[in-house]
Amino acid sequence: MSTAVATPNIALVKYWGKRDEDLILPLTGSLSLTLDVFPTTTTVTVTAGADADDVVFDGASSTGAAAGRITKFLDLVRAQAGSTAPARVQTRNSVPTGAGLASSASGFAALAVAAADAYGLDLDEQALSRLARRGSGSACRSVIGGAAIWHAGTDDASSFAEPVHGPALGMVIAVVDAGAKAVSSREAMIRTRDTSPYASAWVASTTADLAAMRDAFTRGDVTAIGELTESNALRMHAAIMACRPPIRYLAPQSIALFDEAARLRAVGLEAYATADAGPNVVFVCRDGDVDAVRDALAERFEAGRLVAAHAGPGAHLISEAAA
Ligand code: 2P0
Repeated sequence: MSTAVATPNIALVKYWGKRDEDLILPLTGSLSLTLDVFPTTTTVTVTAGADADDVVFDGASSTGAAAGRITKFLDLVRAQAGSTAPARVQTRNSVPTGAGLASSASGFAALAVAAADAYGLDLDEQALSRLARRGSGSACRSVIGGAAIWHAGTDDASSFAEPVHGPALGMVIAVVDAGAKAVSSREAMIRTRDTSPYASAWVASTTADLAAMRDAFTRGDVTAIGELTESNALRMHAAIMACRPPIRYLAPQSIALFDEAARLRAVGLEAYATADAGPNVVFVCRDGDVDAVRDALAERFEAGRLVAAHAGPGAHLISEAAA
């Protein structure tokens, strides 16, 4: 029995599109911050005598598509470990599932670390990141603590995340809607690639953004990091909105929150907005400014829906007593 904890990451340069659906190789690299909130805790127990995998989400047995995705992932682990034994997977999620708050990132990062240990694989961080990527692309970044860069790579072996050094950043999450999204990231990425006239522009501009972001991290330039973050997110949403049929993840309140970031900057508090495949908006700022940003946002947005976050650890095993 092995238990692991992982938390979501929020990308400053986004991953949006695959060049290989099976291996989950991305069209571009991306760069993110793993947070210290919304942990997923996953226990994997190898059940040698059982007929099949048993997947339990928040105490309820699951047989749907989500459970099928976990069995497919366990098959990869079993192939590496030379095992055919089923497993019981018990997951507790504190992220609103499917709401664009990166539940698949924390979910597959925790599963990769717990399953590798349960099946006796001795994998280093890079190998765990590659493994987590096979479950969900962004999960490869939640294996890494703090800021992480996911290299697009040229093949399975070279597409993994690793730490990237830079200034201490924090985030404030504004939960606009914690419900599940209408179109999954996976489906929307394909539709963007196939129908958005801006798909190739997205790839070219994100490749340039990633290079500029790495430079900004090296310089410790929070202003450049923030400006690139906000612009990269808006470009992703522009490409998504241009799909046919269209997909729009941002709600009116999300747009208003992007305006809030500009309002804070106008009064000298540096915060920059980003949003993933959902209506929630995340503000990026200096780590020391997190409380000030949350308090300033609370003047116009329900305080109970604001979550202050800092850099968190990568996915890691915990003792059964702590689970
Ligand atoms: C990101 N997102 O970089 C981007 C920004 C959402 C918007 O990675 O198909 O759940 O499992 O590889 O990782 C969400 O996509 O997609 C995502 P799959 P994933 O964080």
